[in-house]
Amino acid sequence: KVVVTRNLIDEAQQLLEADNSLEIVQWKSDQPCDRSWLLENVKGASGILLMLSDKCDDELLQAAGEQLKVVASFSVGTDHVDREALKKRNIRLGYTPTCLTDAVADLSVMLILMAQRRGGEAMGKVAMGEWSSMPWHPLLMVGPQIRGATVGFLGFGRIAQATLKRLIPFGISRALYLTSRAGQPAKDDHYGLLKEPSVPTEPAKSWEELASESDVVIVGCSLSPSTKHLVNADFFAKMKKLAVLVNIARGPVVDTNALVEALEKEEIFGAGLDVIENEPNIPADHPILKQPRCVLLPHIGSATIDTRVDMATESARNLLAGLRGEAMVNEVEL
Ligand code: 8YV
Repeated sequence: KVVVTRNLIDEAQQLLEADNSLEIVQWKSDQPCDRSWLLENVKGASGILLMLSDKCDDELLQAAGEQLKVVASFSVGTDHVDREALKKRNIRLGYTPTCLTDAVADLSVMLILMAQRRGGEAMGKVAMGEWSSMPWHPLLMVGPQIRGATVGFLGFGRIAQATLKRLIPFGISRALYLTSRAGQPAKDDHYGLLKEPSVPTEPAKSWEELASESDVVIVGCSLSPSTKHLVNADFFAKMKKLAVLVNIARGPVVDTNALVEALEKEEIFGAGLDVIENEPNIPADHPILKQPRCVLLPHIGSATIDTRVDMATESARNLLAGLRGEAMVNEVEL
């Protein structure tokens, strides 16, 4: 028995259904899977295919029972999964860390440009019918430019490095990055950018250095107790007034109240967010939505057709491999 917490793309569904030995119990709605449905239906399952909104914790594993062998997550991030609880029970964890890199890196670039060039604010004016009455002056609706920028990366994994690769042709002058080993070179050089850097690319010694020297700050790290609210009021206070913040990782890395305040006090120029704390529950009167210099997207980083097909089929393959005791396409080392 396997439990699948979403409707899947046909290709992935067919992969699972091709295995006649499987009983597939599936949440057949595009709404997030109901927790009580999951706890009830997971009983006796050998595998679970789940998403970010499905917390994979001790309670779920206990509800499943001892025969559970594999959890396959439709994501690169695994902060919704209690890895220790899996490890303790010898349960394997599959994920999709590579197939979404390009899609998310593309979106990072889009958010940088939207934030610098005031894309959200400009679209808002046109949508409100204000274009014809907009005053014109060489310095109205202007923003900072990406050419010459120092770009600071919080987290320097695949997505951050793929974003840097895209930014080099824009003429940025320098990249700084911070990983958990501050001041130390990144562990992996996914695109050969570190071996032969086209722009100076250095580890920052501290978050203070990264905040104060960057014209663009990109949040690309995973969420953990040590990265929660890493970007907070102190961080914004150190940032340049013309700098923009982009978050394509996880909402809670940025303290939303502090971001609202930084935008109101004009401590930074703007922000481009694909994620935010407490998503997707963002009411229409949320203060972040009142900030003209903040573009907020509903977590669509991986939302290209190719990427979502790949994520779905890879998750299905990981699930099947876990059940059969074979090598997964990508497995988390627990
Ligand atoms: C989501 C993501 O998985 O992979 C991740 O970690 O944040 C996204 O790609 C996707 O939006 C489905 O929830």
